[in-house]
Amino acid sequence: MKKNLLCLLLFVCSITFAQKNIETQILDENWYFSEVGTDKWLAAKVPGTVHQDLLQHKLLPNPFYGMNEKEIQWVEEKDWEYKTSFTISDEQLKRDEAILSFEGLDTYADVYLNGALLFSADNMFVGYKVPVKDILRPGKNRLHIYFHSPIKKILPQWRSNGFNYPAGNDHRDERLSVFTRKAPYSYGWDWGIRMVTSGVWRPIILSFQNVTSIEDFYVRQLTVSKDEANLSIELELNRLLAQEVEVDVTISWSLAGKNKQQLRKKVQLREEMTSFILPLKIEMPELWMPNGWGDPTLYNFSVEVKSNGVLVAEKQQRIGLRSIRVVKEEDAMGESFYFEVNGVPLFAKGANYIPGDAMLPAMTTERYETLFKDIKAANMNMVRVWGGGTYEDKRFYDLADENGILVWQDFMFACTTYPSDPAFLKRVAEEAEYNIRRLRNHACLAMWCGNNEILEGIKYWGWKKEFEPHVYEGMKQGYDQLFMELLPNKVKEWDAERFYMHGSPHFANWGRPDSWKIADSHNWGVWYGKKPFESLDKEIPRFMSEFGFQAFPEMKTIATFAEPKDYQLESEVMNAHQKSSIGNALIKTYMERDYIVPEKFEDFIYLGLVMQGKGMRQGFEAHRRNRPYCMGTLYWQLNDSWPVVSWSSIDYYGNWKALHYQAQRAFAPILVDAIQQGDSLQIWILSDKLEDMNNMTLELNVFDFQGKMKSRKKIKTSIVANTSAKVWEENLSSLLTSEQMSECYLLLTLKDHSGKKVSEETYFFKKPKELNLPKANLKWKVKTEDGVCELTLSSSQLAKDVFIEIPIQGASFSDNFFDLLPKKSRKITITSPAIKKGQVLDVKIRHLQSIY
Ligand code: BMA
Repeated sequence: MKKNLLCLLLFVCSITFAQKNIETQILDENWYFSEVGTDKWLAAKVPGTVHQDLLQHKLLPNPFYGMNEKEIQWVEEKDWEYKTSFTISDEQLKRDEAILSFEGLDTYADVYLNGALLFSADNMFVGYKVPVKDILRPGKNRLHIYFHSPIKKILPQWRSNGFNYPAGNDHRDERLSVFTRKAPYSYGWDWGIRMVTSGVWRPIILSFQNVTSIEDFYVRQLTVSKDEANLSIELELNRLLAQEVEVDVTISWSLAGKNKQQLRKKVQLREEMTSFILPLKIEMPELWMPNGWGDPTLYNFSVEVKSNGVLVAEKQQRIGLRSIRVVKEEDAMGESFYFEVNGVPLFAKGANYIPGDAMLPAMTTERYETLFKDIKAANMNMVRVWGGGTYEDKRFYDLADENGILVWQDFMFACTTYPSDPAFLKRVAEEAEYNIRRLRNHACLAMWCGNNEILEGIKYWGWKKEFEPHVYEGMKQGYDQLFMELLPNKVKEWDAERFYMHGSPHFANWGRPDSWKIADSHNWGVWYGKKPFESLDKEIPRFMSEFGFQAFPEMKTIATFAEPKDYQLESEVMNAHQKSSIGNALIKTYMERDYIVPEKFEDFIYLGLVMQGKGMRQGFEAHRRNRPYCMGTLYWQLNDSWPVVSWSSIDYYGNWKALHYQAQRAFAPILVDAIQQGDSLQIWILSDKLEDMNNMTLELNVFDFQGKMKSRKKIKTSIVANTSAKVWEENLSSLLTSEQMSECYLLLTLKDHSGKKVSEETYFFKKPKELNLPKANLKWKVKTEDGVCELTLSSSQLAKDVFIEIPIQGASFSDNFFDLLPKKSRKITITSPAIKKGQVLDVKIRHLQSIY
């Protein structure tokens, strides 16, 4: 028996050796952490943060609950230690090299291995790689990391600086965040809890290798068209032996494992680091297409390095072949800004993404997957990774590649000026190089942007008055050094084919009418400017990269941080979960304009969600209607990092707010869209399809709220691919009388040549508070199976803005926040692993009239 086992082991080992000469080990076990000075060691989870570990041991209260944010602030003032031990065999130590990779340390960390100081980290956004063969020992090895408090570390620097940076989102009197290369949002934001974390936030990997390791495998796309892709394969090999050596390099590429093709080359590794380039042409490539335009095809590229016939190193990349051009050119109307993908102008539809959690390592693969399911389901084709968070995880970009979602990538600078001393610039240079090289293979990566709203701040946020002239001048010079020189030079050096823009909005002529004519804009007239939602119809930018309106999350999310006694707009707990300077009262102000403001808190929450969705949709439609003048709409903001009142369309627990459903509808590939202009009504068809559509039928049916038809029209129409066009305009009186306007709705139905419905929308002629909504007697039936609940709803009268609530976090609804038309039943499917067969679900349904 023993002998057999031994044979088996030998066999397994020989297989791994013959096929793989590389062995990797993730160091994620046996970790302990301790507050420096206490020498009390407790089990820790790596990757993780000290906050997560303290929570695990119940040494912190739930930071998201009530006013607990205050109770957790002490953590940032402390130093923390992490340690682990692991075992190494004699065999492993016979390899040519052992490399220890730290993919992310947050942030000021001294790293010791067996008593040797390996390095001191000072930037959360870079990884560190260290050869450690000479330090490792057979048997037990000890890894020890000392995290300095990012507060204590920086206070002396802050004191010597002489002024407080204008980092208004940093929720501490001494604004320290700007000095540290660490996710800015963790110091607080206007939707964010302050949680200044420390810890090993990305994995630590130990690998044993022979002969050489592949440092970089870059598939550079020089030109790509449907006829051919001209690529350059750029490799960097690290020699692990003392002497020169010759290796065989094989590059392979294939589509879904089929038609594998190869390129081979013998390479002499003379230097410690050897770089070389192999040109490669692929005829008639299958192109990667953004969501809505086709499949996001990914090729499998791999590189294998052999030494004397033995595989010593290998790496894979999934590469989408496509061309992306950002067209930012002066034109008769100002300056354009749009993305041309595979030679075709793309109307960008999407949102701004903030970090998915206040504790970054809490983002699981499953949560990333759900996020991208939600992005895709809302018919988006772009997300902006905004500059106050992090350069995202590999899983994020992989999912964007797989789902055809373009990524607008900011560098991590937002809403304040930053230092520009040599030590700081050096860190930024390393960070830029590291992240550009890490991300440049991704098909999804559409552009780099230097920062968020810093130039706007310098020009318009009153800093000129606030700071002494030499400080203010220094800020402007620092801006140029960082965003006009350092970062664009790094992009040129490492990712020359990708577009770089120094900041967003590009031309910060905020508040002046001509700013809309130039490149991308952030429009905060709605919300900060208190302008009505209708202003979005008029203030049309060339590309809207931010605009937003807040809503509370739904009640079941509020219930995770508040008690019924806190259910008041301005209670302490509600205000602790509202970080915007103008806060909850503004939601009410807007509500008074268009709705009858309900008394009950729960109804107010519901109505706020409806209002956010409808208001934002006004913008989406206006932007799409105005193409090609306007070529994109990215709203603020997609998600939340904790349960909070914010501009998001998806709450922290994954519940879609009404806004997400409205984005889904407004971003549909084909949308029929109505707008009143004075006394007339215009009907538009908005198409992002790449094919023309002819012989279409548009039906305009006016019904009263009881479902009785009042008038009807039918027209033949067609639409040219990838355009928006007005297809009908008539005086409103041709459809209904002015008295009927508060009692009727228009049902717009667009059918293709075969009679198939391609778009159906309801349109109301009056503000919600001016509609005479009937008392709808809504009925519903519920059927539950494991994982699914089917709800059938019907009403003899119109029920507007129907919201179905169930007490299960993150359940996904086939639709919600919709108008239930009179005498038309609807089936809604709700899915969640938490739903069980036969379960009696507590279903609550609200609609607009039900809260009057
Ligand atoms: C935008 C963003 C964020 C902020 C949001 C809401 O401009 O860039 O800084 O959270 O405004 O105020």
